[in-house]
Order: sequence, then C-alpha cells, then structure tokens
Amino acid sequence: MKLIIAIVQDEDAGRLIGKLMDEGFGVTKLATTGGFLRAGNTTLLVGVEDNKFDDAMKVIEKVCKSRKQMAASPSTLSGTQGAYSSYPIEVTVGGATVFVLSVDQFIKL
Ligand code: 2BA
Repeated sequence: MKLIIAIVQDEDAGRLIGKLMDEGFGVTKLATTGGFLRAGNTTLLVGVEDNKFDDAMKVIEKVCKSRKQMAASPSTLSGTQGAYSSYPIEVTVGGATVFVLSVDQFIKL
C-alpha cells in the first residue's frame, strides 16, 4: 500500500476529492498554508493499494492545473542605510506537489 500526500490548490481541491471518491478512493483533506506564498492550499492524504496507485495519480494529474500567481519577492537589502525593499514576482504554482510513501501497516480499529 502507498500513501499519497498531494498538495494542491484550493481551486482544484473540491473537484479532485469528488473524482477520487467517485473512483472509490478514501481521502482526507487538510487545510494547509504554503510557506512561500503564505496562502492557503489543500493537502490530501490518499491511501491506495499498490495496484490502484497509477489510477489515483492519473486522476490527480488530470484535475490539477498549474496557475500563475503574483507574490512579493523576499526582501532585499538596498542602499547604505539598510533599507529593505520587495517587488512583485510571478510564480507558477502546481498542478500538484506529490509525496509518495510506502505504508507499513494500515489499521482501522
Ligand atoms: P508555496 O510554498 O506557497 O509555494 C508556491 C509556489 O511558489 C511554488 O509552487 C513555486 O512555484 C514558488 N516557490 C516556492 N518556493 C520558492 C522560492 N524559494 N523561490 C521562488 N519561488 C518559489 P509549487 O512548487 O507548485 O508548490 C506549491 C505548494 O506545494 C507550496 O506552496 C508548498 O505548500 C508545497 N510544496 C512545494 N514543494 C514542497 C516541498 N519540497 N516540501 C513541502 N511542501 C512543498
């Protein structure tokens, strides 16, 4: 068994959960925050049998879209007086950031 940890954009989360559930996967949704943008995103935990792993990944790949977002650059030191400035930069977020873990045991009590 594998545990898929998928960090996705909030905009894709509802549809992704629906599609995964329709295909019989168990899903847990966590409300999370990205460290760089400091904006909300969604982390899904999906436990899948090895023979269903590819099917689950296909659903994630199909639903999750990459999008461009504006973010403030990290502050940079400028001038001699130690003034800090930041400027907007464009970043491409997603489709999905996925971690795959092997599961030792899956227990329901
Ligand atoms: P955030 O940390 O808010 O990052 C949002 C997007 O900002 C990233 O999209 C990437 O395009 C950009 N970005 C992140 N760090 C950057 C940096 N130091 N300099 C320039 N641009 C940077 P994604 O790569 O698609 O990541 C989407 C979200 O997935 C991240 O949101 C974070 O919540 C999670 N994530 C990505 N890589 C991760 C990792 N190695 N470990 C844990 N979570 C991760």
